[in-house]
Amino acid sequence: MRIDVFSIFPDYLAPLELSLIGKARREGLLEVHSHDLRRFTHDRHHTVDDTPYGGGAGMVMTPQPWGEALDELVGSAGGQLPTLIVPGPGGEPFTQTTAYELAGVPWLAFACGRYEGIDERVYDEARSQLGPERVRILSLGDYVLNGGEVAVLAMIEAIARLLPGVIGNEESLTEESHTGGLLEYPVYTKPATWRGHQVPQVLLSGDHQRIAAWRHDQRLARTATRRPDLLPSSATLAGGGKQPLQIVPATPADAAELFVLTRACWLDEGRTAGTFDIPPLTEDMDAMKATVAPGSPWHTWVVRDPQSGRLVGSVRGRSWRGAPDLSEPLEENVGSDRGRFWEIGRLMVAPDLHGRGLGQELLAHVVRSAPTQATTAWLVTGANSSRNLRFYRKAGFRRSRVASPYPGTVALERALSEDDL
Ligand code: JEB
Repeated sequence: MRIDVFSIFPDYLAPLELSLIGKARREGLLEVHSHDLRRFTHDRHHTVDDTPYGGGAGMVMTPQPWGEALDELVGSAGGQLPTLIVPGPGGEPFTQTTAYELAGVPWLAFACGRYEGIDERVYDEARSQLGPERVRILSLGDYVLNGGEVAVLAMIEAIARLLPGVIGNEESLTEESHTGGLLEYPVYTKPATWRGHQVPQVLLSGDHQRIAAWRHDQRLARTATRRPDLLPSSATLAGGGKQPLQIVPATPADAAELFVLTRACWLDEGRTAGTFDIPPLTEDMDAMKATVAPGSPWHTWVVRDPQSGRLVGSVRGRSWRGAPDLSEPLEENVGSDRGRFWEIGRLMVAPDLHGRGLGQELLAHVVRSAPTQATTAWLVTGANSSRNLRFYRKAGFRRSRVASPYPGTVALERALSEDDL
């Protein structure tokens, strides 16, 4: 991965030479260039700021040096385009999901603002040079920093450690906070007693099942006290005793909400795929109505937040007649509950509820709902959607021999056993 950082304080980025990030750079896994924005000024004082039009407090970064920095950046790599990240207190939240997404991008550039921020036309210019999907305004959290540098350090660290080979312990990546929707359990090391404080007895017991149960309880308890905001959905279902989420068959009355949720959920997917010309985004309302109407080969399920009644997730499945080698067009193979393949589609969770296990529950539900004749669950997902690929892999899906008929996607499958039904 290549990273370019633009700042009026390039020394702020010095820590990127240390520790695991520094090692990754020396090993060539990561290429980081930091640039002094003042290099792109032409006046004697290397001016990068001016007073705001319309009045108001503070100074604003002038567009001129940013424009020239962008030109040089874009001109430096024969047609390749970076994704530009501009940290700002008013950006979209930078989360672990964002980190995973950005870890899949080969070239990132970071623009560190200062003062009250950057002249808005710099964003417009970047969007027109790079394409709007390659300009991301991201916020580290709900507090105010003096500039983008500290945010960039945090973002680069979160992203770089996800690159293959950077942390060297791939396992510790999969078990972390903010991937399972719960906080981590407490950890202890030797000695067993320290200044009178004991390590919990269960951890010394050697009983791995009891240890796992204790750790799970600790995670729930911690999450409930420290981060109750993470709980309202499915994490509480696992053991918190709140209202269960009901996964129910969709009806024609759900069509409009389902239509909106589908678009909301696939916009990011389209961004990753580099095209918005994909069925979930181009299908019209009539097509949506048809799939939830009686007689459709699709069986669709929806889940609503019990408090608000909002539709927050959905999934669907349909059977294929015979063994679909896809020598016939896909639609021709679709039968009514008689096929051996159970095609899973349109698995979606409202973006604000990601990371709580709701997708896993929906997937488990649609797998359980396969007709008894079905031997294989099959689905397609974006070939570059690393988040989706990870999610399905964790659920036991592997690359299918039955190729996906849709460009830019891959087909995954998983054998259905008695236990699933
Ligand atoms: C990032 C920045 C400033 C209004 C007031 C102050 C450039 N989570 C975060 N908090 N603050 C920032 C951030 C992120 N990411 C942040 C870049 C800049 C703050 N300021 C100061 C801007 N607008 C200038």
